[in-house]
Amino acid sequence: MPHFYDESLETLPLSEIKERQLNLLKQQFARAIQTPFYAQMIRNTGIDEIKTIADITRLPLLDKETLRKAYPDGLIAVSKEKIARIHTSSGTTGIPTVLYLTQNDINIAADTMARGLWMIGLRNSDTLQNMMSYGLFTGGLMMHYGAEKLGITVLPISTGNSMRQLQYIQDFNVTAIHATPGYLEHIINTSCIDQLRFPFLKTAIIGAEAMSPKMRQWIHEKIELEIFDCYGLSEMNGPGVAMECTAHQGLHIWEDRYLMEIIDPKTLQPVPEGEEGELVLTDLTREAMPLLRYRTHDITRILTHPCSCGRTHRRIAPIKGRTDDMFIINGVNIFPSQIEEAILAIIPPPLNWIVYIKEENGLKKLLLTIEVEKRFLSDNSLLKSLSDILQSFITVKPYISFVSVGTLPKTTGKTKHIIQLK
Ligand code: DLL
Repeated sequence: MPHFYDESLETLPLSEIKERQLNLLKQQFARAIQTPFYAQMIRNTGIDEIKTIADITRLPLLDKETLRKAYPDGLIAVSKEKIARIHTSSGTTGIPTVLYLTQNDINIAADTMARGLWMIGLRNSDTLQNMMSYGLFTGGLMMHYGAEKLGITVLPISTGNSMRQLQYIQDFNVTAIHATPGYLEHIINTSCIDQLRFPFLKTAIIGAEAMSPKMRQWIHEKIELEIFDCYGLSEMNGPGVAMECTAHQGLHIWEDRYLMEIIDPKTLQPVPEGEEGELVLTDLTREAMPLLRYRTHDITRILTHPCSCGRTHRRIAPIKGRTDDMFIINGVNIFPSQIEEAILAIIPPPLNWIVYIKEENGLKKLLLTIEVEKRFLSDNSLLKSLSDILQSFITVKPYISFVSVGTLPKTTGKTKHIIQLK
Protein backbone atom coordinates (compact mmCIF):
# COMPACT_ATOMS: atom_id res chain seq x y z
CA MET A 1 0.00 0.00 0.00
CA PRO A 2 1.61 3.31 -1.03
CA HIS A 3 2.89 5.43 1.83
CA PHE A 4 2.14 8.74 0.03
CA TYR A 5 -1.02 10.14 -1.48
CA ASP A 6 1.08 12.12 -3.96
CA GLU A 7 4.72 11.18 -3.48
CA SER A 8 6.38 13.71 -5.78
CA LEU A 9 4.43 16.56 -4.21
CA GLU A 10 4.80 15.48 -0.61
CA THR A 11 8.56 14.96 -0.91
CA LEU A 12 9.32 18.05 -2.99
CA PRO A 13 12.60 19.72 -1.89
CA LEU A 14 11.93 22.90 0.07
CA SER A 15 13.50 25.04 -2.67
CA GLU A 16 10.97 23.67 -5.16
CA ILE A 17 8.12 24.16 -2.71
CA LYS A 18 9.21 27.80 -2.42
CA GLU A 19 9.31 28.17 -6.20
CA ARG A 20 5.76 26.84 -6.42
CA GLN A 21 4.66 29.08 -3.61
CA LEU A 22 5.98 32.16 -5.41
CA ASN A 23 4.11 31.31 -8.62
CA LEU A 24 0.91 30.64 -6.71
CA LEU A 25 1.34 33.77 -4.63
CA LYS A 26 1.65 35.94 -7.75
CA GLN A 27 -1.48 34.33 -9.15
CA GLN A 28 -3.30 34.76 -5.85
CA PHE A 29 -2.32 38.40 -5.58
CA ALA A 30 -3.64 39.05 -9.09
CA ARG A 31 -6.89 37.42 -8.03
CA ALA A 32 -7.09 39.34 -4.77
CA ILE A 33 -6.79 42.75 -6.39
CA GLN A 34 -10.07 42.07 -8.18
CA THR A 35 -11.88 42.39 -4.85
CA PRO A 36 -13.10 45.75 -3.52
CA PHE A 37 -11.14 45.19 -0.31
CA TYR A 38 -7.71 44.66 -1.92
CA ALA A 39 -8.36 47.28 -4.60
CA GLN A 40 -8.77 49.78 -1.79
CA MET A 41 -5.63 48.45 -0.11
CA ILE A 42 -3.61 49.08 -3.26
CA ARG A 43 -4.92 52.60 -3.39
CA ASN A 44 -3.81 53.09 0.22
CA THR A 45 -0.43 51.34 0.14
CA GLY A 46 0.61 51.54 -3.50
CA ILE A 47 1.71 47.86 -3.51
CA ASP A 48 0.61 46.48 -6.85
CA GLU A 49 3.03 43.63 -7.56
CA ILE A 50 4.63 40.62 -5.85
CA LYS A 51 8.10 39.67 -7.13
CA THR A 52 9.46 37.54 -4.29
CA ILE A 53 7.93 35.63 -1.38
CA ALA A 54 9.42 38.20 0.97
CA ASP A 55 7.29 40.86 -0.76
CA ILE A 56 4.32 39.43 1.07
CA THR A 57 5.50 41.17 4.24
CA ARG A 58 4.72 44.49 2.53
CA LEU A 59 1.04 43.57 2.50
CA PRO A 60 -1.08 44.37 5.54
CA LEU A 61 -1.98 41.64 8.00
CA LEU A 62 -5.65 40.68 8.10
CA ASP A 63 -7.69 39.29 10.94
CA LYS A 64 -11.29 38.55 11.91
CA GLU A 65 -11.91 42.27 12.27
CA THR A 66 -10.90 42.86 8.64
CA LEU A 67 -13.27 40.11 7.54
CA ARG A 68 -16.06 41.65 9.55
CA LYS A 69 -15.44 45.01 7.91
CA ALA A 70 -15.63 43.35 4.50
CA TYR A 71 -18.88 41.57 5.50
CA PRO A 72 -20.75 40.20 3.68
CA ASP A 73 -19.01 40.15 0.28
CA GLY A 74 -16.13 42.65 0.14
CA LEU A 75 -13.59 39.87 -0.38
CA ILE A 76 -15.25 37.93 -3.20
CA ALA A 77 -13.10 37.67 -6.32
CA VAL A 78 -15.48 35.74 -8.62
CA SER A 79 -18.92 36.34 -10.04
CA LYS A 80 -21.88 35.23 -7.91
CA GLU A 81 -22.69 32.30 -10.24
CA LYS A 82 -19.36 30.69 -9.40
CA ILE A 83 -19.96 30.58 -5.62
CA ALA A 84 -20.84 27.02 -4.65
CA ARG A 85 -20.91 27.24 -0.87
CA ILE A 86 -20.85 29.62 2.06
CA HIS A 87 -19.64 28.78 5.58
CA THR A 88 -19.67 31.22 8.47
CA SER A 89 -18.10 31.18 11.85
CA SER A 90 -19.56 33.16 14.70
CA GLY A 91 -17.32 35.04 17.00
CA THR A 92 -17.72 37.16 20.08
CA THR A 93 -19.35 40.06 18.21
CA GLY A 94 -22.58 39.87 16.24
CA ILE A 95 -21.01 39.90 12.77
CA PRO A 96 -19.85 36.46 11.61
CA THR A 97 -16.83 35.86 9.40
CA VAL A 98 -17.74 34.36 6.06
CA LEU A 99 -16.00 31.84 3.85
CA TYR A 100 -16.96 31.69 0.17
CA LEU A 101 -15.96 28.71 -1.98
CA THR A 102 -16.25 27.85 -5.65
CA GLN A 103 -16.66 24.22 -6.68
CA ASN A 104 -12.96 24.18 -7.50
CA ASP A 105 -12.14 25.49 -4.01
CA ILE A 106 -14.23 22.72 -2.46
CA ASN A 107 -12.44 20.13 -4.60
CA ILE A 108 -9.02 21.45 -3.54
CA ALA A 109 -10.01 21.53 0.14
CA ALA A 110 -11.34 17.97 -0.12
CA ASP A 111 -8.11 16.88 -1.82
CA THR A 112 -5.99 18.50 0.92
CA MET A 113 -8.07 16.76 3.58
CA ALA A 114 -7.83 13.45 1.69
CA ARG A 115 -4.03 13.82 1.59
CA GLY A 116 -3.99 14.16 5.38
CA LEU A 117 -6.29 11.18 5.89
CA TRP A 118 -4.14 9.05 3.61
CA MET A 119 -1.05 10.16 5.53
CA ILE A 120 -2.51 8.80 8.78
CA GLY A 121 -3.28 5.47 7.13
CA LEU A 122 -6.98 5.69 6.23
CA ARG A 123 -8.11 3.92 3.04
CA ASN A 124 -11.38 3.05 1.30
CA SER A 125 -11.79 0.01 3.55
CA ASP A 126 -12.23 2.34 6.55
CA THR A 127 -15.40 3.68 8.17
CA LEU A 128 -15.21 7.16 9.67
CA GLN A 129 -17.70 8.33 12.29
CA ASN A 130 -17.68 12.11 11.92
CA MET A 131 -18.64 13.53 15.32
CA MET A 132 -18.07 17.16 14.33
CA SER A 133 -21.06 19.37 13.85
CA TYR A 134 -22.42 19.59 10.28
CA GLY A 135 -23.70 22.87 8.88
CA LEU A 136 -22.03 26.24 8.86
CA PHE A 137 -19.07 24.92 10.89
CA THR A 138 -16.41 23.52 8.54
CA GLY A 139 -15.46 20.61 10.85
CA GLY A 140 -18.32 18.40 9.67
CA LEU A 141 -18.64 18.97 5.93
CA MET A 142 -15.00 19.56 5.02
CA MET A 143 -13.85 16.36 6.74
CA HIS A 144 -16.77 14.56 5.11
CA TYR A 145 -15.76 15.62 1.59
CA GLY A 146 -12.11 14.69 2.16
CA ALA A 147 -13.02 11.26 3.49
CA GLU A 148 -15.43 10.60 0.61
CA LYS A 149 -12.71 11.56 -1.84
CA LEU A 150 -10.69 8.59 -0.54
CA GLY A 151 -13.72 6.30 -0.77
CA ILE A 152 -13.92 6.01 3.02
CA THR A 153 -17.40 5.10 4.31
CA VAL A 154 -18.63 8.12 6.28
CA LEU A 155 -21.16 8.14 9.11
CA PRO A 156 -22.24 11.80 9.27
CA ILE A 157 -23.55 11.52 12.82
CA SER A 158 -22.47 15.04 13.87
CA THR A 159 -22.36 15.89 17.61
CA GLY A 160 -24.79 14.89 20.34
CA ASN A 161 -26.40 11.70 21.62
CA SER A 162 -23.37 10.12 23.27
CA MET A 163 -24.90 6.70 23.84
CA ARG A 164 -25.80 6.42 20.16
CA GLN A 165 -22.28 7.49 19.22
CA LEU A 166 -20.87 4.57 21.24
CA GLN A 167 -23.48 2.18 19.88
CA TYR A 168 -22.73 3.08 16.27
CA ILE A 169 -18.97 2.65 16.68
CA GLN A 170 -19.82 -0.90 17.73
CA ASP A 171 -22.63 -1.67 15.26
CA PHE A 172 -20.97 -0.33 12.11
CA ASN A 173 -17.43 -1.55 12.87
CA VAL A 174 -16.19 2.02 12.80
CA THR A 175 -12.41 2.23 12.34
CA ALA A 176 -11.90 5.99 12.76
CA ILE A 177 -13.56 8.86 14.57
CA HIS A 178 -13.30 12.62 14.17
CA ALA A 179 -14.12 14.75 17.22
CA THR A 180 -13.05 17.64 19.39
CA PRO A 181 -11.04 16.49 22.41
CA GLY A 182 -13.72 17.95 24.73
CA TYR A 183 -16.52 16.01 23.06
CA LEU A 184 -14.56 12.76 22.99
CA GLU A 185 -13.82 13.18 26.69
CA HIS A 186 -17.54 13.73 27.30
CA ILE A 187 -18.52 10.59 25.40
CA ILE A 188 -15.97 8.45 27.21
CA ASN A 189 -17.20 9.85 30.48
CA THR A 190 -20.86 9.20 29.62
CA SER A 191 -20.13 5.55 29.00
CA CYS A 192 -19.12 5.11 32.69
CA ILE A 193 -16.88 2.25 31.54
CA ASP A 194 -13.29 2.09 32.69
CA GLN A 195 -11.89 0.94 29.43
CA LEU A 196 -13.87 0.94 26.22
CA ARG A 197 -13.11 -1.87 23.82
CA PHE A 198 -13.96 -1.50 20.17
CA PRO A 199 -12.16 -4.19 18.19
CA PHE A 200 -12.24 -2.27 14.89
CA LEU A 201 -11.60 1.27 16.07
CA LYS A 202 -7.95 2.23 15.51
CA THR A 203 -7.80 5.97 14.77
CA ALA A 204 -9.00 9.21 16.34
CA ILE A 205 -8.65 12.47 14.45
CA ILE A 206 -8.81 15.18 17.06
CA GLY A 207 -9.05 18.86 16.26
CA ALA A 208 -10.79 22.25 16.43
CA GLU A 209 -9.41 22.91 19.91
CA ALA A 210 -6.26 22.27 21.88
CA MET A 211 -5.68 18.99 23.68
CA SER A 212 -3.22 18.80 26.54
CA PRO A 213 -0.70 15.91 26.54
CA LYS A 214 -2.30 14.55 29.76
CA MET A 215 -5.75 14.55 28.17
CA ARG A 216 -4.35 12.85 25.11
CA GLN A 217 -2.82 10.15 27.29
CA TRP A 218 -6.09 9.72 29.21
CA ILE A 219 -8.10 9.29 25.98
CA HIS A 220 -5.54 6.76 24.79
CA GLU A 221 -5.83 4.82 28.05
CA LYS A 222 -9.62 4.76 27.88
CA ILE A 223 -9.86 3.71 24.23
CA GLU A 224 -6.80 2.16 22.78
CA LEU A 225 -6.38 4.00 19.50
CA GLU A 226 -3.87 6.12 17.65
CA ILE A 227 -4.54 9.84 18.06
CA PHE A 228 -3.79 12.36 15.31
CA ASP A 229 -3.94 16.10 15.90
CA CYS A 230 -5.67 17.93 13.03
CA TYR A 231 -5.49 21.72 12.74
CA GLY A 232 -7.43 24.19 10.67
CA LEU A 233 -9.68 27.22 10.70
CA SER A 234 -12.76 28.31 8.79
CA GLU A 235 -10.93 31.15 7.06
CA MET A 236 -8.47 28.59 5.62
CA ASN A 237 -11.18 26.11 4.52
CA GLY A 238 -11.56 24.26 7.83
CA PRO A 239 -9.80 21.10 9.04
CA GLY A 240 -6.71 19.63 7.39
CA VAL A 241 -4.51 22.73 6.99
CA ALA A 242 -1.95 20.84 9.08
CA MET A 243 -2.00 17.31 10.39
CA GLU A 244 0.12 14.98 12.45
CA CYS A 245 1.65 12.03 10.57
CA THR A 246 2.42 8.56 11.95
CA ALA A 247 5.76 9.82 13.34
CA HIS A 248 3.74 11.98 15.80
CA GLN A 249 6.36 14.71 15.79
CA GLY A 250 4.28 17.80 15.04
CA LEU A 251 1.82 18.67 12.29
CA HIS A 252 2.75 18.96 8.59
CA ILE A 253 1.40 22.11 6.98
CA TRP A 254 0.63 21.53 3.31
CA GLU A 255 2.93 24.19 1.91
CA ASP A 256 1.76 23.94 -1.69
CA ARG A 257 -1.63 25.10 -0.45
CA TYR A 258 -0.78 27.43 2.43
CA LEU A 259 2.07 29.87 2.95
CA MET A 260 3.00 30.21 6.59
CA GLU A 261 4.69 32.96 8.52
CA ILE A 262 5.36 33.08 12.25
CA ILE A 263 5.32 36.57 13.65
CA ASP A 264 5.80 38.21 17.00
CA PRO A 265 2.22 39.19 17.93
CA LYS A 266 3.46 42.40 19.55
CA THR A 267 5.91 43.74 16.96
CA LEU A 268 4.20 41.94 14.03
CA GLN A 269 7.69 41.16 12.68
CA PRO A 270 8.79 37.63 11.65
CA VAL A 271 10.50 35.60 14.39
CA PRO A 272 13.60 33.49 13.58
CA GLU A 273 12.63 30.02 12.27
CA GLY A 274 11.98 27.65 15.18
CA GLU A 275 10.94 30.36 17.61
CA GLU A 276 7.46 30.60 19.03
CA GLY A 277 5.04 33.18 17.67
CA GLU A 278 1.70 33.70 15.97
CA LEU A 279 0.87 31.71 12.87
CA VAL A 280 -0.09 33.81 9.84
CA LEU A 281 -1.48 31.99 6.81
CA THR A 282 -2.01 32.77 3.15
CA ASP A 283 -4.29 30.55 1.10
CA LEU A 284 -2.39 29.95 -2.14
CA THR A 285 -5.18 28.63 -4.31
CA ARG A 286 -8.64 29.80 -3.30
CA GLU A 287 -10.53 31.47 -6.14
CA ALA A 288 -13.70 32.69 -4.44
CA MET A 289 -12.15 34.54 -1.55
CA PRO A 290 -8.40 35.14 -1.61
CA LEU A 291 -6.95 35.80 1.83
CA LEU A 292 -3.35 36.90 2.11
CA ARG A 293 -1.58 37.15 5.47
CA TYR A 294 -4.42 36.12 7.73
CA ARG A 295 -3.60 36.30 11.45
CA THR A 296 -4.77 33.05 13.03
CA HIS A 297 -3.94 34.26 16.57
CA ASP A 298 -2.68 30.71 17.21
CA ILE A 299 0.65 30.32 18.95
CA THR A 300 3.07 27.73 17.62
CA ARG A 301 6.57 27.32 16.18
CA ILE A 302 8.10 25.68 13.14
CA LEU A 303 9.85 22.38 13.87
CA THR A 304 13.03 22.59 11.88
CA HIS A 305 14.43 19.02 11.81
CA PRO A 306 13.34 16.75 8.93
CA CYS A 307 10.47 14.34 9.62
CA SER A 308 11.16 10.62 9.61
CA CYS A 309 8.02 10.05 7.50
CA GLY A 310 9.84 11.50 4.49
CA ARG A 311 7.48 14.39 3.85
CA THR A 312 9.25 17.68 3.23
CA HIS A 313 6.35 20.00 4.01
CA ARG A 314 7.38 21.61 7.28
CA ARG A 315 5.75 20.88 10.62
CA ILE A 316 4.42 23.08 13.36
CA ALA A 317 4.25 22.22 17.06
CA PRO A 318 0.75 21.57 18.48
CA ILE A 319 -1.07 24.87 19.02
CA LYS A 320 -0.17 26.21 22.46
CA GLY A 321 -3.11 28.59 22.67
CA ARG A 322 -4.63 31.67 21.11
CA THR A 323 -3.26 35.16 21.66
CA ASP A 324 -6.82 36.31 22.24
CA ASP A 325 -7.48 33.58 24.86
CA MET A 326 -4.35 34.62 26.64
CA PHE A 327 -5.00 36.95 29.53
CA ILE A 328 -2.70 38.99 31.68
CA ILE A 329 -2.87 38.97 35.45
CA ASN A 330 -0.37 41.02 37.43
CA GLY A 331 1.68 41.37 34.28
CA VAL A 332 1.87 37.59 33.71
CA ASN A 333 0.70 36.16 30.38
CA ILE A 334 -1.51 33.13 31.02
CA PHE A 335 -2.86 30.63 28.51
CA PRO A 336 -5.81 28.35 29.37
CA SER A 337 -3.60 25.37 28.43
CA GLN A 338 -1.24 26.19 31.31
CA ILE A 339 -4.12 26.18 33.79
CA GLU A 340 -5.37 22.87 32.41
CA GLU A 341 -1.90 21.36 32.66
CA ALA A 342 -1.60 22.45 36.29
CA ILE A 343 -4.99 21.01 37.23
CA LEU A 344 -4.26 17.74 35.43
CA ALA A 345 -1.03 17.40 37.39
CA ILE A 346 -3.12 16.43 40.42
CA ILE A 347 -6.72 15.91 39.38
CA PRO A 348 -7.27 13.11 36.86
CA PRO A 349 -9.51 13.55 33.79
CA PRO A 350 -12.32 13.81 32.86
CA LEU A 351 -12.06 17.47 33.62
CA ASN A 352 -14.47 20.37 33.35
CA TRP A 353 -13.32 23.78 34.56
CA ILE A 354 -13.93 27.48 34.02
CA VAL A 355 -11.95 30.52 35.06
CA TYR A 356 -14.01 33.62 35.70
CA ILE A 357 -11.99 36.83 35.53
CA LYS A 358 -13.31 39.57 37.74
CA GLU A 359 -11.96 43.09 37.89
CA GLU A 360 -12.26 44.97 41.18
CA ASN A 361 -10.75 48.40 41.76
CA GLY A 362 -8.46 47.95 38.76
CA LEU A 363 -7.21 44.56 40.03
CA LYS A 364 -8.01 41.33 38.23
CA LYS A 365 -9.00 38.24 40.21
CA LEU A 366 -9.10 34.70 38.93
CA LEU A 367 -11.97 32.56 40.13
CA LEU A 368 -11.33 28.97 39.15
CA THR A 369 -14.26 26.55 39.36
CA ILE A 370 -13.54 22.86 38.84
CA GLU A 371 -15.88 19.90 38.76
CA VAL A 372 -14.66 17.11 41.06
CA GLU A 373 -15.98 13.79 42.28
CA LYS A 374 -18.19 13.94 45.37
CA ARG A 375 -15.45 12.62 47.68
CA PHE A 376 -13.18 15.58 46.83
CA LEU A 377 -15.79 18.33 47.26
CA SER A 378 -14.53 19.38 50.68
CA ASP A 379 -10.97 18.11 50.40
CA ASN A 380 -8.97 21.07 51.69
CA SER A 381 -5.61 19.45 51.23
CA LEU A 382 -6.36 18.86 47.54
CA LEU A 383 -7.42 22.49 47.28
CA LYS A 384 -4.18 23.63 48.90
CA SER A 385 -2.00 21.42 46.65
CA LEU A 386 -3.82 22.73 43.60
CA SER A 387 -3.34 26.29 44.71
CA ASP A 388 0.42 25.67 45.18
CA ILE A 389 0.80 23.98 41.85
CA LEU A 390 -1.06 26.77 40.05
CA GLN A 391 1.20 29.27 41.71
CA SER A 392 4.21 27.43 40.31
CA PHE A 393 2.71 27.01 36.80
CA ILE A 394 1.24 30.48 36.32
CA THR A 395 2.74 32.44 39.25
CA VAL A 396 -0.76 33.48 40.33
CA LYS A 397 -2.99 31.99 43.03
CA PRO A 398 -6.59 31.86 41.88
CA TYR A 399 -9.59 31.56 44.23
CA ILE A 400 -10.52 27.93 43.73
CA SER A 401 -13.88 26.31 44.27
CA PHE A 402 -14.83 22.68 43.77
CA VAL A 403 -18.32 21.88 42.46
CA SER A 404 -20.07 18.57 41.73
CA VAL A 405 -19.80 16.93 38.34
CA GLY A 406 -22.50 18.24 36.00
CA THR A 407 -22.65 21.74 37.54
CA LEU A 408 -20.71 23.59 34.83
CA PRO A 409 -22.08 23.98 31.31
CA LYS A 410 -20.77 21.39 28.85
CA THR A 411 -20.94 22.04 25.14
CA THR A 412 -20.76 19.55 22.30
CA GLY A 413 -18.70 22.07 20.33
CA LYS A 414 -15.67 24.02 21.48
CA THR A 415 -15.12 24.36 25.20
CA LYS A 416 -15.16 27.86 26.65
CA HIS A 417 -12.81 27.95 29.64
CA ILE A 418 -12.31 31.66 30.24
CA ILE A 419 -15.21 33.95 31.09
CA GLN A 420 -14.73 37.65 31.72
CA LEU A 421 -17.19 38.89 34.35
CA LYS A 422 -18.47 42.43 33.93
O1 DLL B 1 -12.08 24.66 14.19
C1 DLL B 1 -11.78 24.03 11.88
C2 DLL B 1 -11.46 22.64 12.30
C3 DLL B 1 -12.47 21.71 12.36
C4 DLL B 1 -10.16 22.27 12.61
C5 DLL B 1 -12.19 20.41 12.72
C6 DLL B 1 -9.85 20.97 12.96
C7 DLL B 1 -10.86 20.03 13.02
P1 DLL B 1 -12.82 27.48 13.45
O2 DLL B 1 -14.11 27.21 14.12
O3 DLL B 1 -12.72 28.64 12.57
O4 DLL B 1 -12.39 26.26 12.58
O5 DLL B 1 -11.73 27.60 14.60
C8 DLL B 1 -10.38 27.77 14.29
O6 DLL B 1 -9.74 26.64 16.34
O7 DLL B 1 -7.68 29.19 14.96
C9 DLL B 1 -7.54 27.38 16.61
O8 DLL B 1 -7.55 28.39 17.59
C10 DLL B 1 -8.53 26.29 17.00
N1 DLL B 1 -8.05 24.97 16.51
C11 DLL B 1 -8.39 24.34 15.40
N2 DLL B 1 -7.74 23.15 15.32
C12 DLL B 1 -6.95 23.07 16.43
C13 DLL B 1 -6.03 22.10 16.93
C14 DLL B 1 -12.10 24.98 13.01
N3 DLL B 1 -5.79 20.95 16.32
C15 DLL B 1 -9.57 27.84 15.56
N4 DLL B 1 -5.39 22.39 18.09
C16 DLL B 1 -8.09 27.90 15.29
C17 DLL B 1 -5.62 23.54 18.75
C18 DLL B 1 -7.15 24.24 17.18
N5 DLL B 1 -6.48 24.47 18.33
